[in-house]
Amino acid sequence: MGSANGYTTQSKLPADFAWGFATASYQIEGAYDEDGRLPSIWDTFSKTPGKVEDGTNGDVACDSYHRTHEDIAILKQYGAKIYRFSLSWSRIIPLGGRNDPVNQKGLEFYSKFIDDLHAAEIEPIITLYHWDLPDELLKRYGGPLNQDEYVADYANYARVVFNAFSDRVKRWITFNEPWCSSVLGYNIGKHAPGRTSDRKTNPVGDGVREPWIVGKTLLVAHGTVVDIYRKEFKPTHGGEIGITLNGDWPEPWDAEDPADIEACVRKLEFAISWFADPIYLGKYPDSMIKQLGERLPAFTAEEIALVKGSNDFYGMNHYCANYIRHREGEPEPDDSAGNLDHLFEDKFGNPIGPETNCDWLRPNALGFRKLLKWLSDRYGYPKIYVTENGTSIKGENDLPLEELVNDEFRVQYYRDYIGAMTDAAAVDGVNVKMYLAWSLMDNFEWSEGYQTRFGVTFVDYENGQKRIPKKSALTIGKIFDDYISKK
Ligand code: PNW
Repeated sequence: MGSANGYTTQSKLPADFAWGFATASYQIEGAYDEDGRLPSIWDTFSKTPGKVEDGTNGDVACDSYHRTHEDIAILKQYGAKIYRFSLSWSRIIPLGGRNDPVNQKGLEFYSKFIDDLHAAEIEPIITLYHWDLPDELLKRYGGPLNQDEYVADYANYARVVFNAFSDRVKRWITFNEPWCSSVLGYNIGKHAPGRTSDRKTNPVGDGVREPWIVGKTLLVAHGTVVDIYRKEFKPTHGGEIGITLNGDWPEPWDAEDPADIEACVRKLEFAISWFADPIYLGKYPDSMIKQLGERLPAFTAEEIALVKGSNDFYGMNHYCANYIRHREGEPEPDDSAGNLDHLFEDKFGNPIGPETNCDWLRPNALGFRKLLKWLSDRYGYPKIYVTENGTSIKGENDLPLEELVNDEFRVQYYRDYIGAMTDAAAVDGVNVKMYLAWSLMDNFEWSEGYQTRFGVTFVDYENGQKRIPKKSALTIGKIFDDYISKK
């Protein structure tokens, strides 16, 4: 049977397909100054006036540091097989550096959490870095702007973590969305540390050069840590490691205009292939070399040897689609998108999808299927784990509780997106093996604060961070029950 939303209902996912939910440390943990934790760049950034829309920060967040048992209980209730969470580097090595002390209390917290997840028969998947760099490393040497220092400190941190947990954790993600760290952090300035060439946003930063330096640092750091894992830990413990990249789907603004069609490819290359081409193909995409010239820092032979072939799986974060219109003339010096515009309507005024609470997110499930196929073709049929997918809802935060928990819009989003992914697997032959919904619960949505909610669980920030399941929480398991083949 066909569907207006672009998926058939006959397809099946393989019997070994796994699903669950995802979160990140700074967005949920709170306990910002407990048991030896020191500030990360997100503590500092969120406390800088004007950086977060509702003036909030992650001091308390979902209080997950004190409520791990509640988080495990809802995971269990929803039937999740997997939980992806990230570690706060600032809890484990509070000052961050390779000569700074390791905080045993930080390691103990995560160690117990991992044990408790296993006891509940939920597999932990760990993201080593989800944007919360120890603030001291930014102050000390500029964080990822200093490749040698950053790579050495990140490698040390990763080794401490692997030593502590690789007996019990078998899937690792080195970085969450390096595009966001580079572009939102160093070009647009909307994320920590907020550097940009836009002097209305920040008096410091060079959005023309810095994002490309940061991107390379993160790639080399990823390659270095994968090498450490494969040489020092994988032989004993097995396990897999990869990076998670964000990427949304482009449709041409004018489907008849070859320049818009070309711009769609450029959009994918600037957002995804910047990182994925070096990892799978050993070089940057030509479109980026052409536009950025010597600003795109070259890899040494040694560096590219570390980066190429460094993914055991492709971690895919995906949310939405855009119409893409090419720009005429030379790109702006600080352009980071490939000289094009992101639009929500095509030439004829057709919307790409409905509005949400985020100015960047318009759902379009067929785009998910198309992007899965595009990745599969370009990167030689990699094993893909969808490590985030989800939506906010326009005005959700203003609804009375009984309406808010009846989140039909999100339920439909998951039906459409999981259906589209199932077609990508069953019809298009994409090797997608895992799906994690963003997010297990409402949490600190970065520069949007708490007013934007992505959770399948409502978190009552005014009443002791109580967790209340929304309709979508229990729907996801039912959807997968229908799609996953029985053994
Ligand atoms: C991802 N954008 O971030 C992150 O991995 C999550 O931590 C986050 O909560 C989730 O998506 C929802 O936003 C993004 O502006 C944040 O294009 C912003 C953008 C993209 C991804």
